[in-house]
Amino acid sequence: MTHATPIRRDTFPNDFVWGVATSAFQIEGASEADGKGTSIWDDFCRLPNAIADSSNGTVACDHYSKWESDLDLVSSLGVDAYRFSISWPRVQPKGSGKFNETGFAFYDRLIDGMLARGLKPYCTLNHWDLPSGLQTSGGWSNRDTVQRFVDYACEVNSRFGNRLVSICTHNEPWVIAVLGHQTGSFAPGATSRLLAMQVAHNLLLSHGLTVTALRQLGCKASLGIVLNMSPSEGAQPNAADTAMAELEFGINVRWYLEPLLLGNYPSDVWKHLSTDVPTVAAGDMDCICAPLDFLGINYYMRTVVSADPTWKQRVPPENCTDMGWEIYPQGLSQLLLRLHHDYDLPPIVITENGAAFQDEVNEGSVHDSRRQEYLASHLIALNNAMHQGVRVDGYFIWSLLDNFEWSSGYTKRFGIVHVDYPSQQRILKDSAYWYRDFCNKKNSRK
Ligand code: GCO
Repeated sequence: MTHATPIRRDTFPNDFVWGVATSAFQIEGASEADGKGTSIWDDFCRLPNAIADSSNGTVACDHYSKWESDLDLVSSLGVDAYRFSISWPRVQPKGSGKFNETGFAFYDRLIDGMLARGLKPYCTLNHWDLPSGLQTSGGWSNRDTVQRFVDYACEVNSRFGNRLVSICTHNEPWVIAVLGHQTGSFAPGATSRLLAMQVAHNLLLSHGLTVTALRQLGCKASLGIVLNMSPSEGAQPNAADTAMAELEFGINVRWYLEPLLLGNYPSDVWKHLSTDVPTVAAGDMDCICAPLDFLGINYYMRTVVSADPTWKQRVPPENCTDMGWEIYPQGLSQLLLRLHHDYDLPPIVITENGAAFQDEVNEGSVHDSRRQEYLASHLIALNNAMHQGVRVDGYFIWSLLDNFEWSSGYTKRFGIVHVDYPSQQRILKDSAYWYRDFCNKKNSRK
């Protein structure tokens, strides 16, 4: 086994929050249990060729029944916090109207279970599983969905607000907008850039309205949103590639970040989108830029682009994860330093970072040294950025468990805990033991 680069917990601030993350659709299963409504991901999984292994979320990790032992697992790692999401259709089957008490009871037990174990609950309201009932009338492209989301968020707040440490409105609006509505590779599978941009706008608007509404209701949880971010680089250090990289960063990152922080869309991207720009009503932008208590960032890789359409990025396989994503830890420092330089940032939380690899179980062990190395090298990069002045308050590994990796089905394993799907047995991988040892060396300066 290779030795992971050493990084110590005591090089981070004392009150830095260490955690692991999951999302409802990817782990819960029980997709029709106890009055749960269907979500657009349940529907999408039924489409031919939508999911690599033709699988779905019907059982997933059966977390809906195994939640107690799963929380014991989280607790055994010695982390401070657990990031999970609420399945909207489980608590409000149609996305409007009647709430489902049995669904709420599940999250009630889950949150109390976290508190009983000393884990801070970090809750995401929308990790992509929109109730199908809302999709029938256009889903996120319909401005009515914005108000439905605010209603759902207020209901969650009235039940759990005083027990949650953190509430994230949306996970990765770029993914919902672009993969869900432009490329069609994710639910609901639409293929229009104009639609995608309207979806992005409606997501941002619903975020702003929710933050404002929850604050008015006296919610004490820290309120924010999670964006996926990659720094973009030109393939060659020439003007054309550099301009291309900046536009790429604009389309994927600044388009979401600048409305949130500055209250307007970046003009270069607006121009680039030409007629595919969203309809923006008076007052929307002021609403979107409601102050954030935190900004969540999911970091996995960098993107490299070229103005030459025949150019293809070639990354040697040893530098790639099983997703084909380049392993590039220094991109995390570069990204954070750029954001710190360009904007007046709220406190940042790294809400996801992790890697899929083809793990093997050997006599009850999983020697995932590459994942361990991936995580350690990213913590070093994070630490570097923090020592250069970027305020980061927490870090969450994606993911606690191997789980349903969207259009890749169960073919990609991101967990630090292995899941044997037929038996639903959990096996801690070496990376889990490594993270446990890392977390448990709490500021033990020798
Ligand atoms: C994401 C999602 C996760 C994915 C992970 C790996 O934020 O993209 O939160 O659900 O599983 O990113 O692709």
